[in-house]
Amino acid sequence: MTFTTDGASNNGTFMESLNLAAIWNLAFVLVVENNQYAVSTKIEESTREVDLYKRGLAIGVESHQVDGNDPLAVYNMTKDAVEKCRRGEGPILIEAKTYRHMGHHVNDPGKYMPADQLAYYQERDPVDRARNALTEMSGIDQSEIDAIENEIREEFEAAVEFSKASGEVTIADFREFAAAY
Ligand SMILES: Cc1ncc(C[n+]2csc(CCOP(=O)(O)OP(=O)(O)O)c2C)c(N)n1
Ligand SMILES: [Mg+2]
Repeated sequence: MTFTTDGASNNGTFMESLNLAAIWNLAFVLVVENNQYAVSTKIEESTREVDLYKRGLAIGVESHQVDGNDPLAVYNMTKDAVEKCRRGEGPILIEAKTYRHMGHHVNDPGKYMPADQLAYYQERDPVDRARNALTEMSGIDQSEIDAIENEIREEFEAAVEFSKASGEVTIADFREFAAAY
């Protein structure tokens, strides 16, 4: 399973690798996180066909579009795709339509994103939707959700600290890594 983006989908390797995966019947799920912007370039300015899953259909690849802000829909679709690929029915392309709630990077204020479009997607925030789905499906309460979120935050912060404490990567480290593969 490989994740790529709307911006990267206009690189030649996108179609080349998907086509190769198709003729070799590879167990390969390609997920395109289409957040509709490549830095400040909106998708309509980089391609006429903004439904990116259709590119797979053109080369005989089973391809789907899913609401990328709906975690359960994404979960179900990717689970089915993985099972199919394991049965030898791959590759499969999944386009997850989503949005960026901020700029491309920390120094990009994202001022080019229309306020109404941003507000539309903020109301459909996938994290909020996951919380609501959890509450509805399993009846867990807010304090349990807070506990899960704190656990994840601590794990994340520990990983950041580990990374900071690990020092700079050297050329010798790269050579050692490459030799191991
Ligand atoms: C091969 C290549 N071409 C161009 C760039 C310059 N570039 C950096 S980010 C970007 C757009 C990325 O868009 P996307 O992957 O959709 O990221 P998002 O803005 O949604 O975070 C481009 C064209 C690059 N990094 N690599
Ligand atoms: Mg993008």
